[in-house]
Amino acid sequence: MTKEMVVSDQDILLVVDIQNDFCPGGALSVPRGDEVVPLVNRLAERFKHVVLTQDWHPPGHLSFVSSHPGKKPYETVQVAYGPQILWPDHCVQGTPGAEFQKDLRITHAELVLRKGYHREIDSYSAFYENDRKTSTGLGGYLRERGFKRVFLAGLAFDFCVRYSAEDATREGFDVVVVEDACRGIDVDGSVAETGRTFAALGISRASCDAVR
Ligand code: VGL
Ligand code: ZN
Repeated sequence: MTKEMVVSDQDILLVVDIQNDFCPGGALSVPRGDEVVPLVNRLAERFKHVVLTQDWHPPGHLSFVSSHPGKKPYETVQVAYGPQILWPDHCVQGTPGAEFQKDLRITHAELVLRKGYHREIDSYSAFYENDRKTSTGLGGYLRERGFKRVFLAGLAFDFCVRYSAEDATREGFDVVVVEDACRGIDVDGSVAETGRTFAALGISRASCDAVR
């Protein structure tokens, strides 16, 4: 059992990419991804401040397998900024797959942060794109508003949740990942690697029940 974490006004809940394409039946479905929806809805009620992220790619995005003829989904290729996993085409701007899962209900969310809109750069993290240089502005936004601690939940545990949590730590926030409100994809051991990185960076892990 993790110890209880009492939510304050200086805490923000970052709800990552709970979109149709990451749920069963979607283009890049995360196994049992839809199961997090009721948990995240309940979790969000305990936070005064919530930010949602939305993966939001233009057609022909560099991370799409369709942009790399002859390659297969989940293969890694070298791009200008280093290795990039090729994903089934997903979360295309304005398509049903990019919409939030229909049962997600967090009406008091204060910001919807879209990411991955540069055709030539993928963005797992809500803070920095995959070139690790291009900022989304989220760090500045959260600092300017006086937040000290970032809680994370959503999809996928081992990609967008992971990289957002790591960057939040580097940006100076205390970070808590609400693990039972996440689901992972697991490409080549990425879930285990995520656990190791969280431990190394001092990222806390909690269950929904422990957050009050
Ligand atoms: C994600 C792969 C590609 C995620 C987004 O939300 O974890 N993963 N785009
Ligand atoms: Zn994506």
